[in-house]
Amino acid sequence: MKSRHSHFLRCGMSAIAALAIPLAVAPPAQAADYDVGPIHITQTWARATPKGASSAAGYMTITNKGATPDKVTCVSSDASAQCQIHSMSTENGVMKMRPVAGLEIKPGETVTLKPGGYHLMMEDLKHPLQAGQSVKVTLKFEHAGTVDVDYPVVAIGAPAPGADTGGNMMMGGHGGPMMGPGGGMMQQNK
Ligand SMILES: [Cu+2]
Repeated sequence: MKSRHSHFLRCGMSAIAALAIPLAVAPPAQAADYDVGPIHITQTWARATPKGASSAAGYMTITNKGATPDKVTCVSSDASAQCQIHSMSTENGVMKMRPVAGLEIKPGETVTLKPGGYHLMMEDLKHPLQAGQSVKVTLKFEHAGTVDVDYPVVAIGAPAPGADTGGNMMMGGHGGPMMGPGGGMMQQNK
């Protein structure tokens, strides 16, 4: 059962131009804002993955406008068998990711999931994430409830939406051991 689609070349703006695949001309999915109870979610995005990658990361900004702390977990994603929230830290020069049982957002606080920090981790991908598409994820807030959120997929070499880093964070969030060697993570769009 081979379900991997090969009609869209990940690395290929030039390939797209050459092949003139109409599908590739579709406008990129737009990020939307989401509200669930006093929780406001904005700047959602995910990074495209190279062929063969087993996991993908999603990012967003969450604000708690309420008066009580809340905790968010990832229930499911339509692109992967599992979804978790991970923290990332550097210990002795080594980047480490750990599952977070529930990411707390205090009253009045804004937490940004971004490369190099907290992120959604979609594991056991069913298919690569392709730029221009989006991933639907169900998030659960302990108090505010459940919300379906779309994460527009951004090309691997593209600047992170809302990032002020000039855009070459690249695989900042995910150069870890999960990706394995030879996964082609360092390829960039030309
Ligand atoms: Cu992770």
